[in-house]
Amino acid sequence: MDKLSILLSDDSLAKEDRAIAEKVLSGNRITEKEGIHLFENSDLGFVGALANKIREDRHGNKTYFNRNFHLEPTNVCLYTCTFCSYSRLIKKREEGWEYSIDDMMDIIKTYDDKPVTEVHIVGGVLPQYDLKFYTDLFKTIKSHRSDLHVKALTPVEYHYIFKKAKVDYAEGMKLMKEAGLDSMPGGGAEIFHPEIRDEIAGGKCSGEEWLSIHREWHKLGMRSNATMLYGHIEKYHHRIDHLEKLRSLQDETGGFQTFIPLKFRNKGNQMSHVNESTVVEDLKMYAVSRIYLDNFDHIKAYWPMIGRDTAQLLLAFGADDLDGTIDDTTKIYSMAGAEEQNPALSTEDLVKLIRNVGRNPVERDTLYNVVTDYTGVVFESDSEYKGYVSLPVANPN
Ligand code: V47
Ligand code: SF4
Repeated sequence: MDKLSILLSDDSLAKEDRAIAEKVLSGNRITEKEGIHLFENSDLGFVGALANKIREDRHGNKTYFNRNFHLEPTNVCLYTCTFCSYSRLIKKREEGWEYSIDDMMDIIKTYDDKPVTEVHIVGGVLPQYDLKFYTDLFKTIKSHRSDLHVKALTPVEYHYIFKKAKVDYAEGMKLMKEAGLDSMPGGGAEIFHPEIRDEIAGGKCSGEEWLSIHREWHKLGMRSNATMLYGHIEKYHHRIDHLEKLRSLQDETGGFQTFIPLKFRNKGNQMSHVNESTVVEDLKMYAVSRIYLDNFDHIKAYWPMIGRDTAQLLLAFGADDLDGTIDDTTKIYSMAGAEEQNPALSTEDLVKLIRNVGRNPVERDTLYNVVTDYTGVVFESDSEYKGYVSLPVANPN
C-alpha cells in the first residue's frame, strides 16, 4: 500500500484533506481556496504523499536531466531587484562583465567537442543589448552549431528590447524565432501579484506583461518554462495567485513544459535581513505546485539553487526533473548564498544522485525527447559507491 492509501485509510485525516485527495484522484483540479488550505493547514506528510502519487502516475520513477551550459552576457543591469545578488548597477559597471558576440562565441566554441544539447542564455538588461544584438547573437550561434538548442532571455529582456525597437510582442517574438530562438526559460516571473512585485522587482515588466510575452511565444507553436521566486516577503495567497495565473495561461496555450519553484537565497542582496525558507517549507512549496498545476507535465528542482540534498528529497515531493549538468557556468545562485559555489556535476554524478534515491535517470533534450535512458547502465566506478539513501518510492518502473 502506498503512503497516500495509508493516510486515506486513517479516520483521523482532516475532512478537508480527504476531500482534496478525492478530488485530485478523480482527475479534478483544486481551487485557489484549497491551495491556500494545503499551505496553511495540511501536514507535509499528506501534501507530499499526494504530490508523489501525481508524480508517479505521470512519470513512474523517471527523473529527467539534460546536458547544458549557461551563458550570461552581462551581470550589469538597469534594474535593481531587491533579491538580486548578481547584478551590478550601471554606475559600478567596471565590477561586472559585458560580453560582445565574439566573446560569447569564444565561450560557445569551448563546448564544440562536448555532448551538450542546450545553451541557457540569461543575464542583466542593458541598452546596448538590443533587438539587433540578440537576433545577431542567435543567428551566429545557429550558423556555428545548428543542433545546439538556444533557450534564451526572459520577458524582462524582451519587454525592454521590443519597447526600444517599437515592435509589439507578437512581432518581436516572431523575429526572435526567425533568428534561431528555440525556447524561453522561466525566469523573470518572481511573484506576479503587484503588491509584492512592485516592492521586489519594481520597474521591470509586470506580471501581466510576462504572461503576454509567453502567450505570444506559445501562439507561434513554441515552448517555454515558468518559475516563481518564493520564500521571502510573499504570503501564501500571492503564491496561489501566481500558480493560478500560470494554470489559466496553460489552459489557453498548452505551451509551458516545466514549472520551477525558485527558493529565495538571501546573501549579498538588499533582502539579506529576510530569513530563507526552511527545508520543510521548500518541500511543501514543490508538493503544492505539483498538486495545483494539473496541466503542467513537469516540476523541476533546480539543484544549483536548492542544493543537491534537498533536490534529492524533492524527487519524492512532486519533482521529476533536476535541470542539467550546468558545468559551472552560472553565478546567479552562488552569488546569492546557495550551497553550490561552483555548480557542476558530471553526467555520471547526476545519474548517481538520482539513483541514490531510488529513481531512474533519463537524459532528455530541452523539449523532453529522451536522449539516453540510464536505467540499468553500469559505470566503472559503481562498485566503489556507498552513498545509498532510501526514500519511500511506490512505483517500481
Ligand atoms: O528570474 C535571482 C531568480 C531567476 C535570486 O527555465 C533568485 O529552465 C533565488 O529563471 N534567490 C533566473 N532566486 C533563473 C531562472 C532559471 C533557472 C534555471 C532553469 C530555468 C529554466 C530558469 O533567478 C530570476 C530570479 O527569479 N533569482 N536572484 C536569489 N537571490
Ligand atoms: Fe536585473 Fe534580473 Fe537582477 Fe532584476 S533579477 S536586477 S532584472 S539581473
